[in-house]
Amino acid sequence: MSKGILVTFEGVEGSGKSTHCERICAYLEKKGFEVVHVHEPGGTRIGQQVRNILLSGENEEMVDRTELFLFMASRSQIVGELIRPALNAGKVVVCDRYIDSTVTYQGYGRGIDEKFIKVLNKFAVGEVVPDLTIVLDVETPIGLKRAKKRLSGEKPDRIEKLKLSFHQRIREGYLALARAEPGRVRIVDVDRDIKKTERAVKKCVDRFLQKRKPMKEK
Ligand code: Z5A
Repeated sequence: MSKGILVTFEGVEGSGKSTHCERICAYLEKKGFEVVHVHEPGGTRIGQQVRNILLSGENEEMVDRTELFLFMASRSQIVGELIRPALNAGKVVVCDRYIDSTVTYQGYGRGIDEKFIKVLNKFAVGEVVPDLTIVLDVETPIGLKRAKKRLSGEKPDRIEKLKLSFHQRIREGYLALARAEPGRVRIVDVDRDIKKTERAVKKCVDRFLQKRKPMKEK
């Protein structure tokens, strides 16, 4: 049984996951927790190579099932190499995207059977499921606009290039997940004011920590 806590951040492109993962890590460290911040796909040497294959604009011919297995490959590596050991050592792991990204992108987005994705997720991560998942919810066009702005001149990757309707299905997928698992999946509305979103994320994490029994601190 793991002694740590796994918190995952999810949302459409440009919803602010990277920004708010960083801020919540700093907040938790200040509170005395040992925190490990990782992101998917990638996060390990092998995972980074898989990420490059997955996102490269040169790999347009990739079929949906190949994409699905590559995300799973990157995931099982990061779980085995980083996440499980950190949880076993009693740390808080904050992960930018995890199992729910595959349900939304490859399930709601690409149309692959959700039940099959969940079976593969279980195979890839075993017992390492999130204790808390924060979905940063923003209207899809706003998120995409922010992501585009951040790219400033860089070419969009293979998945960023997909049509607005694809990204809209992802948002619907996250909202459906939150309805299905309200105990684990919490929606935080992304406000135009970053500070306001930050406060809402902290409140969500604090509530979770209060309900949970005390864990090892630094
Ligand atoms: N993918 C998949 O298909 N299946 C899977 O199983 C997994 C992933 C794990 C990974 O891309 C791609 O892989 C992703 C899903 C797919 N593709 N898409 N689309 P990635 O890792 O390169 O990027 P990302 O995960 O999509 O995130 P991102 O584009 O880096 O965005 P973000 O992290 O959510 O946002 P951000 O960089 O923190 O913020 C964006 C900008 O908005 C930035 O300038 C901020 O200052 C600004 N911002 C943030 N918060 C606010 C608020 N509250 N107000 C205003 N502005 C804000």
